[in-house]
Amino acid sequence: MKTTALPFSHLAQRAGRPLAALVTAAAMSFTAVAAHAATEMPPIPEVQGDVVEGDGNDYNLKFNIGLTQSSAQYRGLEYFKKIVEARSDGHITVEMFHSAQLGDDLQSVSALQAGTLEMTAPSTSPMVSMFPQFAVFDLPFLFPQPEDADRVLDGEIGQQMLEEASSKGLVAIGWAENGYRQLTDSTVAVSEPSDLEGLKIRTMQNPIHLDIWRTLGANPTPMSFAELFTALEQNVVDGQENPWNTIKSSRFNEVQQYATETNHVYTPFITLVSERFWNRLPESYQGLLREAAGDMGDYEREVSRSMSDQIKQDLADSGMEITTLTPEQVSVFQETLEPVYAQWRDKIGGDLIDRIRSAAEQQ
Ligand code: KDG
Repeated sequence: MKTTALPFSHLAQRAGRPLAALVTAAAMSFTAVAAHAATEMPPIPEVQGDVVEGDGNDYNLKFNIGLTQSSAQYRGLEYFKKIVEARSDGHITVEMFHSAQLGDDLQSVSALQAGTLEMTAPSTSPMVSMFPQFAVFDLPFLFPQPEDADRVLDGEIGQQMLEEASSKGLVAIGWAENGYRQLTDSTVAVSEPSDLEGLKIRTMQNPIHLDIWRTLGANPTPMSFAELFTALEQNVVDGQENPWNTIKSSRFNEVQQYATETNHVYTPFITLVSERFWNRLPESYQGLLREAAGDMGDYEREVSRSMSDQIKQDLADSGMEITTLTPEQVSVFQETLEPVYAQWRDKIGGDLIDRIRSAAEQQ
């Protein structure tokens, strides 16, 4: 039977993807773009606090992040810039860089240590090789509610961790929210671990995340966030996991058909300053950066939490098939991942895990 060559079929052949897939991708990206515009972010708050006296010198501060300009993280950074420039009466200028323009999380941390970059706010997960205590945050289902994470991060344990992380050429001055992580993939709607069999899942460069997805039956591969979109687009990996805000702001819905609301790990961002830059600042400006980092973290939490449900709806409107797990289905994931706690208890320190769990539970 002679087939009539469909228009554009040569494009499909060149792209090496069947015409149908190309049309679906085009449809997905059209609706994705439409969905992208939808959700309003809470307005950037007014600056709280007085102008801080400095030493009369001017300082330029480059702040680099890995997420895009439409992320909650960047919105928080815009507030940080507003506070620091206003309360230093313009003596400190903040240059904002997004989408890993000046390097991914680990490259940015190295640049702080070298003094070629002043600030960044990576996830704690890729930094576990430098600060093993951060691994506790990668344990699955550690914080049932976001407020539990706030209680720990804003409390004694969080403060102690900032002090411990103020070493190796870094000064840690605050916490912010990456958030609860959700699974996305291009192959199958996942509602139980057995659906993950053989799926290639990208994880952060973190040994616990590798153990989590191996234990669930998937085939995990560690990769920098900066390479993720291309790896998904070229089917190097089948899936990934990130908070709703990141899934949308990084347009993963354009290259992923399915999402499952797993909430399997809560990831914090930690706000870091180059120790070389920090030591050049007068104490008053060091105090100002600490206060601004606190305000940025609180606002960023508000932004990411207030948008989460609407973003889920936008992604569904953009054509993603979203699976919301029943409590019974969530328990299956939790039970399946219990061995990860046993595996990592001694390496992380049972005492720290118990202290965090009890601190998280205190109302
Ligand atoms: O710089 C961006 C990363 O901090 C953040 O997105 C990490 O969640 C992360 C991931 O999946 O790499």
